[in-house]
Amino acid sequence: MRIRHLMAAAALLLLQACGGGDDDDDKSSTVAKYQTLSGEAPLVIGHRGASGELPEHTLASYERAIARGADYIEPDLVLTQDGVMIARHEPMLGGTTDVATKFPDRKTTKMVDGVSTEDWFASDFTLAEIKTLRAKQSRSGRSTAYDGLYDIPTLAEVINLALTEGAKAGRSVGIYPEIKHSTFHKGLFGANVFEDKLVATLHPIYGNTAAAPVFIQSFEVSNLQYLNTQTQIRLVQLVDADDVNADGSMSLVAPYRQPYDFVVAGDTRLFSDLLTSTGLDFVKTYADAVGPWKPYLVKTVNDNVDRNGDGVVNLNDRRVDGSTGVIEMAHAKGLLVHTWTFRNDASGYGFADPQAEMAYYMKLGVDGLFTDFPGTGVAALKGL
Ligand SMILES: [Ca+2]
Ligand SMILES: [Ca+2]
Repeated sequence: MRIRHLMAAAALLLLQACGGGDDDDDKSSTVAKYQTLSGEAPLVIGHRGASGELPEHTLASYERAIARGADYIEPDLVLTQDGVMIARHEPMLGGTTDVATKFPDRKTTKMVDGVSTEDWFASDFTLAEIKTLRAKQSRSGRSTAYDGLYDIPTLAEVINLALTEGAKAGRSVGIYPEIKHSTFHKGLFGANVFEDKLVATLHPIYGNTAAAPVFIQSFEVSNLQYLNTQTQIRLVQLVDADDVNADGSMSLVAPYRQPYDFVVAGDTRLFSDLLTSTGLDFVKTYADAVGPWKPYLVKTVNDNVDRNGDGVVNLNDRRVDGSTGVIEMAHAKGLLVHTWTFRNDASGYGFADPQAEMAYYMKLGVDGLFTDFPGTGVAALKGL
């Protein structure tokens, strides 16, 4: 079964490689090796570190990502009660730490992007308290063998690791911080406090320059527009969706329907509106890159083949059929395209083999991709 699916994936790649029937050797020799905006190799970004191997957003996970060859490591950021930037995917600590056993009485309810959420919130704990917690595996199907071993790193610790390990490896290891839930943090700490803290941390280390090996990302818009007035460091507009419909179209359901600051401001534009020609022109006014969820980038067709071999034909089995045009349109406007998230243990959208999936997007011209398994991303790049 496994072999058959790998062969299907290989056949897909072969078809893609021969796309358009253009097999003229003389012509192909003059075509740039990479279809990225710069012509340079696409970036492999360690999503939450090497979170497919070790608990996400721990120094061990980031270190593993660097060892696997990641060009950048990605700390998602939230604020502690005493205003320290720590690496967590969400302000809630219950899913990724042992907070429930260490602070059982501190569970509370807050509104997060319009959703009433009961959990333990980083903003109710000092850094000293958070440093007593230990990370645990949050994703089902992944090893829990490392639960309880690693603490929660601050941004400063993540930067230090990237610089130290990069120097050891003799190469640049960039950081790709994400400001999580900017509107939520604005409500707790005040307007732009989070954004100002990030800039004040980054500039002394990396300089106020687009040449810094740093990208700042957000799903919200107004905070990136503000950051554009404060820093030359490159900014990335993330573009989310709720899901993919059975017919391959994007599903846009709250809270993944719009940037949350749009919701608050009464701006009716959807995430998908940021990827039209008009939307990309708008993004270009304040950002250097656009970061769409990967289904935005590829067309798919249902040809009734059970590609992942799970016995049912659904949207994960759809045959990937080239670019939607978003990559090309973004590039024409001078925007980089970084897409997410590639996982060895949750491949989909027409691919049984995660390395083939990443290679496919790289061949389409993405400038970078986020993966929980940076080793597979590096292998995909080497195999191009
Ligand atoms: Ca992230
Ligand atoms: Ca299937």
